[in-house]
Amino acid sequence: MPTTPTAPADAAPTPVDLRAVIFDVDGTLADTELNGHLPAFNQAFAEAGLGWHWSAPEYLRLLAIAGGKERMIHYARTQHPDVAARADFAEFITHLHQEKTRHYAARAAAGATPLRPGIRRLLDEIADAGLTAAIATTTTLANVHALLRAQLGAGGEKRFAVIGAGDSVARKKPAPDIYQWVLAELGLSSEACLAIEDSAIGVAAARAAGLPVVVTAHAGSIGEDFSGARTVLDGLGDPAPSEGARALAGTPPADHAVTLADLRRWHAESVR
Ligand code: XBP
Ligand code: MG
Repeated sequence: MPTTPTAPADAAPTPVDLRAVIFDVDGTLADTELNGHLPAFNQAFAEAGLGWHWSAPEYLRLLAIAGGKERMIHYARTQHPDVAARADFAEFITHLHQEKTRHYAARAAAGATPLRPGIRRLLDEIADAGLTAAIATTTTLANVHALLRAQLGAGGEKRFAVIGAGDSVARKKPAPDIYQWVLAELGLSSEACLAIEDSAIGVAAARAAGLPVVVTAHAGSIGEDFSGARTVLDGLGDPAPSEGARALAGTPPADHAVTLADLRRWHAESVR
């Protein structure tokens, strides 16, 4: 019986071999929204004497708007037009966001936003296999640095070959800009990469950039429209302590927790 020829181990990667995994940050690398961003927003609002306070359900609704500045502008315009009418509104929001970012970074540095199960292990598997890890996020670059330093140590950022964040592009998710920026920096085609996302607007951005996408949903995003994703999981899972990864749509991982082999398989299924 003819056997399928397997490429010798040192064979050059083919155009569709998986070369890089591009991670979203908020909700994917770590549960940062309710543990980090929301309390930071509310602290900045209180210090500014605004009388604004976002509850968790309200904040989860506001996440449909990508970007902290954009979210506050939307909230002011729809809920507090008197504030939106201020002559210095743009500077006011910029300053409020800088204060919010300072509070977020302090919370991240204090360990309030741990990595989701399986992230550390998967980063090791990606590095051991000689593949590349990168980041494509809407959040501010300073927040990414604070999170990675707190959770991965001083050289944490170096685990990612490219970090695309916040205002490095004109349009935020669901526009594809941040993913296109990261692909250009990596010098790779979308077919050679796989994105990992947690939200509908994140999946839309990655798909618009032509990327195959795997979703790791969480309590705040389960039920969103993940059309176009290869598979939707409730997390990556970890062998120890035993935390399985359940498929909510699409194909499950081969075993208990998601491995690089699973990512390669979902990528291959997406690009063939
Ligand atoms: C999610 C976002 C971010 C954060 C707030 O980013 O929409 O705006 O909620 O961060 P991701 P900033 O793409 O990683 O899911 O206040 O820094 O914008
Ligand atoms: Mg996200």
